[in-house]
Amino acid sequence: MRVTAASLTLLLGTAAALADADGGITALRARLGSAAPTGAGMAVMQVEAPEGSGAYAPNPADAAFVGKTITRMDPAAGNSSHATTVGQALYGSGISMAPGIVNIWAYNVNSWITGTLKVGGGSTAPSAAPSTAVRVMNHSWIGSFGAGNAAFDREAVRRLDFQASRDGILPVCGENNGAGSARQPMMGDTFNGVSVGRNDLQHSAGDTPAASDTPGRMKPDLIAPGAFTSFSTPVVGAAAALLFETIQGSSLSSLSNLQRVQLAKVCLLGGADRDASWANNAPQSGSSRGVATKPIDALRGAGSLNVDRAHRILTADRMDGASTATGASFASAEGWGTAAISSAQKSHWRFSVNQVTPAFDFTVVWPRTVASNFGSYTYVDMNLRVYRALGNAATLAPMEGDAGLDLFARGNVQSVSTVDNVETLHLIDLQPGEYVVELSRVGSGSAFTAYAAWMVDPAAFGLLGDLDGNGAVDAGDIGVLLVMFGSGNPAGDLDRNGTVDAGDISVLLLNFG
Ligand SMILES: [Ca+2]
Ligand SMILES: [Ca+2]
Ligand SMILES: [Ca+2]
Repeated sequence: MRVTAASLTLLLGTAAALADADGGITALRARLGSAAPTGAGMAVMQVEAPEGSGAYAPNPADAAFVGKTITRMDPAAGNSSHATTVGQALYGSGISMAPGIVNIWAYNVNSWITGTLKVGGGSTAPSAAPSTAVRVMNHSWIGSFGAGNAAFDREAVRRLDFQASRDGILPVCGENNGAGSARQPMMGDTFNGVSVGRNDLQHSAGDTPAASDTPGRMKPDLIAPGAFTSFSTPVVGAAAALLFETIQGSSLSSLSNLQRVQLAKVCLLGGADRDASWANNAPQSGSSRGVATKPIDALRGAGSLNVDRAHRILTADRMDGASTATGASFASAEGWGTAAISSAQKSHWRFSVNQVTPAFDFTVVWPRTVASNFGSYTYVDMNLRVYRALGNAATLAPMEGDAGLDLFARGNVQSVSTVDNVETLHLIDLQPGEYVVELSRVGSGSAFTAYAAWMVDPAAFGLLGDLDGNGAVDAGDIGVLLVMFGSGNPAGDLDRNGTVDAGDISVLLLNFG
């Protein structure tokens, strides 16, 4: 079967100003100094729609590209100003987060999609990446094979997801520009990569279409600085390159290709900034208070790129999920882990917060598995739920509905999409206490691995018993506790048994001074 690549509709705007904010790179460099990753050793593929002249490749003479090798994978047809601006954001010296990237392979999408990705090629696999150092594939274009050809759109995205897992390459895929604009299936419908919008929210957003695989999934996955999606997308690609460099320079270098892509993705999504506007629209009153059936923000996805937070998660201690709540160790403020769970199994992470916690965020992602003939794929459904843990986690108390009114100001305690391959818990002003996050597997099938990332505001980890928040466990706290005595106030339930009682006075006295 032959595909007419010319039927693609393309392009995301022409060259213009770059980032309007820095995506966390200033904080990362300030924190790590000369040890901050630069993307060194990481290589990228840059797939571009040709300009009218046919030019698709960055200008190798651009001042930001000194010392870089840009290999043109199709016949040269001049320089593309669009590709040059994308390249500046993805790897440009003095501009990009990842100026250490020096090896770039440039593709014209019209030949790449059949010649390299091999859409329409039956069971022929996508070509191997031009180098095993390639870790990011940038797609600052959008497209579709057009009416009646949805099968090709699906096949293209399956092949992209297949290559991501096979070769350890994270696809970053732009959304359309313009608030309310039409989405395109390529390549933003990706399961295993990241679709990208803009911090100013001037991008297409919504559910993947009925003709897509597992339709109804929320897009974009992430927003980032940039005046067009063409230029916010490579900012995410550059951030990913920094994470991959860190992975490869650490004990995590033994991770498989699939694992490292999913780890980078969950760090990007789990570390994203969620401002006061961010919501996954769980009801905030009534019996379904806190139950989110759509996992992320409809416009902002998982949030706004923050590479510093993503990197902090990545370099925090790994803690994998535990099969029982009581068997789980306490997790730190930041971290990541995996959980391989089969049908009807659960996995758990346990948190103890001593102060009112401004923000508690827990994110999981997992990939789909595409069959090697591209005729099918495996999608599994997983869900997140958080409980209040009592009695050393022997009792898991539900937080949905009115039960959560005294425990958190707003947010969600369940993330239960039936179609997405991301779930997110986002809680504002969580009361002191112990909490257990439960990842559950819906439906049947063999074990599947999810990748989790969390960030809990450091304010959560003050002194146990410092009820008046003055930085010491002292006489004032005894006064506060006595006022709470006999109530169910979670702030005073220091021994986590569900009521403020004598045991809590003992805990306070143990921590006194
Ligand atoms: Ca789910
Ligand atoms: Ca105190
Ligand atoms: Ca108690």
